Amino acid sequence: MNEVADEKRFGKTVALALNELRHGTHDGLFTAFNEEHNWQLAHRILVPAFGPLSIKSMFPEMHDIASQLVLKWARHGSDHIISVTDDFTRLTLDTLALCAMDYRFNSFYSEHMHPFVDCMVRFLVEGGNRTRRPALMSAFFRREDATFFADIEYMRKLSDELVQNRKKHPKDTRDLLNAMINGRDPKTGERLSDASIIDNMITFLIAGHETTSGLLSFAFYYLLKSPNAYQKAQQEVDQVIGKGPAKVEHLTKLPYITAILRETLRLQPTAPAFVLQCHAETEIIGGKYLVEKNQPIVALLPKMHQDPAVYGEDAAEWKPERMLDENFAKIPPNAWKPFGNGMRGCIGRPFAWQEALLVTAMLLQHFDFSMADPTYQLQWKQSLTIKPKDFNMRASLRNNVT
Ligand code: MNH
Repeated sequence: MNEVADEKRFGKTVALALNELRHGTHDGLFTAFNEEHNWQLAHRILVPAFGPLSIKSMFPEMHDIASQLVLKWARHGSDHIISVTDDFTRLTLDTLALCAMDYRFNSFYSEHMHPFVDCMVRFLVEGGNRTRRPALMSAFFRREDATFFADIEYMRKLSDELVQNRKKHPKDTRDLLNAMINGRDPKTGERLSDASIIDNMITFLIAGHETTSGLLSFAFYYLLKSPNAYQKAQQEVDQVIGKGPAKVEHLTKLPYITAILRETLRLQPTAPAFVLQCHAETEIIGGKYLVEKNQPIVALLPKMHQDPAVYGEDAAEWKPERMLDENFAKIPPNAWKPFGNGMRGCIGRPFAWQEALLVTAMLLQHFDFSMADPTYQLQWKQSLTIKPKDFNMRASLRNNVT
């Protein structure tokens, strides 16, 4: 990883499922090839919109959706079995849509997910399936094909309506949609085309919700498996936030919860792989392997994140202490890569981090949690990302909040 992270020799490539998703998101940020002009353009326009100031300004919207989750679990009471990943997916999707484009999916107010979500999930799953289907077989998959392209059309149509609506009724907010509509490339003065705005809007909805939902789900799984860590985390929240509402200033004062999230992404990197290729034929690992030009190399994070040479003999164990700032700083470069690499690394990292910290803290502040099935053993479900399968818990209100 240390060698292939060198951007002078290697760079991201778009292969496998990501390449299939290009049917829907084209040269949007996530699915663009490095050399595509629209990547450079969107990247330069959007970097400030994902900067610390912008993300801080989204705090009230993030708090709004997190409060909806707290209310839902409070009203259901401790007899209710929470399907953890489903509710975290409602949360992250609604947060993304509200912060990015001032749109409310209102997922907590309906049993069924918004039709956009069904389309998006089918699109992601089918994107993966298409890579496992030999080209010769595609004639037998006409129906899958038709659904795939109908789903893309639905997502693009809804996104287009949001763009046109904003253009007709401009709004004075700092959301990503405004950044895309009004932003100009600092280098060339160019603007994004409508098609490119739609590509990126769908990209944010996809890239911005599954990964964070999986992170929160795995974090609560580990917390419930580790009573000692759970207690420390709850104490931290009680000391820092206390009984009042969580504020944006609190989030930089939660070192233990920060370590919990880092350690969770080490063992369960929710975007578990990315693909690189070399710019020219080269040797790696001191001449052990010859790599041809453009040969794809898959960075497989779950394996790499458990290297005993970096993390020691207990590398497979979840221990947040190893990710406290003073230890985190000592991890060798490129040994912890859950957000990808270099210029193609995750643009949404500060967004995800603020949301995950806030939600973890608010939930620990308001509830005591327990496993619905104390014998539960971790299983995975995978689409583009990984999540725990069939993980359920219960929540009882702590009644310590004013
Ligand atoms: Mn995100 C790229 C992981 C949250 C938007 N993200 C990446 C990559 C990884 C990744 C890994 C690199 C993929 C590759 O090299 O092919 N992302 C995460 C994780 C979380 C996450 C683990 C949460 C936890 N990502 C988010 C959020 C958003 C987002 C939230 C949007 C609001 N991510 C992106 C975009 C890219 C990306 C956009 C592509 C960036 C680029 O190539 O320019």
